[in-house]
Amino acid sequence: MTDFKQRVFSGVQPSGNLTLGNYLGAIKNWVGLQDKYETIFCVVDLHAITTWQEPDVLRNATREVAAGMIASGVDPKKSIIFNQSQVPAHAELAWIFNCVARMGWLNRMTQFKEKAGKHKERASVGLYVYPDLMAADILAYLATHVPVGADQKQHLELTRDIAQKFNSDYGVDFFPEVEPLIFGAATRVMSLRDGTAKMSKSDPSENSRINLTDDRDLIAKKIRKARTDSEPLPGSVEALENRAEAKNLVNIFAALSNRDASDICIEYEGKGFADFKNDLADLSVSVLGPITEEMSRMMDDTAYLDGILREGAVNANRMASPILDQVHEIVGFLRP
Ligand code: AQP
Repeated sequence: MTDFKQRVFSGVQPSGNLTLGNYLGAIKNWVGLQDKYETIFCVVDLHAITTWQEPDVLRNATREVAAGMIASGVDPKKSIIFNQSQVPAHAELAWIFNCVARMGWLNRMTQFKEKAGKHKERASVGLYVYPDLMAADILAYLATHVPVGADQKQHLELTRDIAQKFNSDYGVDFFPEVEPLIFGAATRVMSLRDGTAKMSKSDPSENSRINLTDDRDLIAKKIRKARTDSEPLPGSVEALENRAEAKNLVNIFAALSNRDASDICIEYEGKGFADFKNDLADLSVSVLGPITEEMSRMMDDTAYLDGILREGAVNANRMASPILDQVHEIVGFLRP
């Protein structure tokens, strides 16, 4: 296998406003990895079009996701930041992986089932092969570590299966084994309206999520309106097991304050949700406020953002091209 420092790859879709789920489950965790690994962070616009995106909205959301990453502490001097469609290796390797992955593997993907819903015949083919493109995103850089939220675990297992099958079909030891990095107190942030559903950019209910574009007042309002039950807070995490909404808010509190959920339970034991939500609203505003304000400032300077994405793409292309050349050689594509 090619010899290099360990590499991290991760991405976010510009399929709507960044949410607190994207922040706590993924982007926040990326920041600390920048000093330990070679880091590549991507705005995955090819993934976004697996469901319909208005072109102008997509362009704006692509910049906004980049701004969200940078405002959260992803540093363009330490990490490569770019949008996926600028680097052809992703789509090209995804095609090869479409020919490696098996229909049976993709049929098991729960994200496709959730997103396609009852009308899977009407879903795009792109949505079905989304996990093959995700495998290509990672393996086009021979990345070894992928920080994601818990919802992406199954896709990363598929990435490992694809890498193994490619290596075994072609009798090579080329693609590495990919390790998911799922950490932090909120690996699965749930909807503020339904503690059993994931907080998602594409949820039709605005009140289900906190967007990184929400201002301080709106963030506080959404926290105060979040659904809860009528019981007071318990003194232990175990007692939250059948209280999905309460558990979600405690986990959000823990993640935003970099504390353990058990600490939060001890502090708020026996208190009602009104006090807890007030404190959580203040905490959310104090952590997210500076990020949302910095994002908004950056969105006024699109030349700056576009420059970062352009330079990132040059560097990403430089890394992926020789890897794709080796893949062509292994597969037997003739380069006369
Ligand atoms: N609710 C969540 N809790 C924890 N992590 C989450 N992530 C997303 N939602 C949560 C993590 O954010 C990263 C980027 O996700 P994505 O944009 O590529 O796709 P997604 O997981 O499909 O996110 P959304 O917000 O639900 O988008 P839509 O609605 O467009 O499908 C990933 O690491 C993901 O785990």
